[in-house]
Amino acid sequence: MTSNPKTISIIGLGYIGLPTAAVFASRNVKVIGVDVNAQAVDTINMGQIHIVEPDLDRVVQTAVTKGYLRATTVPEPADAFLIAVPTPFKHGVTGSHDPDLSYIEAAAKSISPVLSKGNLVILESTSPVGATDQLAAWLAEARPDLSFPQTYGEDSDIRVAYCPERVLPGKVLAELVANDRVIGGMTPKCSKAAADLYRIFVQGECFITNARTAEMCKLTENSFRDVNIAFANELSIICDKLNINVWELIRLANRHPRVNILQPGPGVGGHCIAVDPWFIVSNTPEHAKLIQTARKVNDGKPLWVLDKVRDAAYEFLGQHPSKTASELTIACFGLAFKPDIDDLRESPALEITHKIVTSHDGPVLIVEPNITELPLALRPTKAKLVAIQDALAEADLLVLLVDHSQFKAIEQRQISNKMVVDTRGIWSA
Ligand code: SAJ
Repeated sequence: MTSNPKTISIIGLGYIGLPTAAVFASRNVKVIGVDVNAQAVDTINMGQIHIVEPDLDRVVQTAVTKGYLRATTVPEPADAFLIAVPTPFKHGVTGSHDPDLSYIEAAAKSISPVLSKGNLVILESTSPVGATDQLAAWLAEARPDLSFPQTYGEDSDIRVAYCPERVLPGKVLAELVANDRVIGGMTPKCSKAAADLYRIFVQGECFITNARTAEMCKLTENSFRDVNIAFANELSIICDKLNINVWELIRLANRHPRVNILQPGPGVGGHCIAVDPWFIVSNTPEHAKLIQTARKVNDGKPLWVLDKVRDAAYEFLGQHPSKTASELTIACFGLAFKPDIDDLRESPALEITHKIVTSHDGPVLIVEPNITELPLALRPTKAKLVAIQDALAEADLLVLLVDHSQFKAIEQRQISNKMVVDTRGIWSA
């Protein structure tokens, strides 16, 4: 591939693929987006988007209108292919934390008929170590007429690399451009071709390594965060037992020049940090002890929060002997997996709220300023989506689950006569 590809094809137009496609297109590169979801393809071709990400609608609309971005369900020939499909846990195996590479395999099979000599294939999906070799093997199996780096090294017809994304949901467009990138080619020439491609829009540095190190680097980044959040979550449980305010404790400890503790919460949500560490555990279960324990600490936090809600409800009823549980109104503040977004995927706040709604006899009010209707899981229940002021007026017990900016603005006097379970430390810090 030349250092200036004429056409880039992005396979998978989700939270990473679509912004990446749009940013390449905004640099006047012809981009063909491919997705199995025909509805998403139609939406994009109309210049609209099917996911929520600030400013993405504008960038996609401009790219489509100017003719640089087009979506399709069937791959077409291109100079470079960038695969950004999901890597969930294996389905059908209860409690399995093993990665499911079937979407990568399907992507490999779908592009193989249109591959040609000189093409570059990049895997961006978060993947276990060894996935890029596996991708190259699937491609080679489908196209025995072409040569690949695993057997032909630098002389191969096709270049293959692993280049993980590391953008923060909510800031994807800015971070895509500004963040440094790790480029893991199967050979140095593969790395160079991939780095040249990303330099079309990346203003951060491109660091070159091999594919396995790049795969592990992505998993390491999210495991680092998960382990550090687990430390904060464990501290919050210990402090609760010892009657110490964990938020004050962390603030004070962080005044040490080499201490930087993260914030406890109701658990770890989203589809990255709660998933990726398991890919390390799944590769090396005997050795990934700390990483595995951190996952369990964070996954256990919602149950601990539910115990706290139960305790608070009993305490309230003890203080109001004339009331029964069915007369106790609980308000849950926040459903999203983190502040100031509307993304409810793998959200501990949603999990906790759902369990409160199904176990509590009385009314449950939900405040989530970033959505207009309750998610499917809560729709058949008695839960009601209400405004902040209504929840503050009607509820006896407030459960703060997400540190949305609207909740931070609530004044102490508005909650002073309420029973409060604050999992984010914004009302009790
Ligand atoms: N959380 C805490 N306490 C904290 C920080 C976060 O409880 O101090 C919780 C959040 O509430 C949320 C979860 O952790 O439930 C994850 O949120 P996050 O903001 O830490 O991360 P994500 O999942 O939105 O994005 C992460 C980022 N990875 C790192 O920061 C190492 C991002 O850069 C990655 O690109 C992204 O995962 C991904 O796609 O892998």
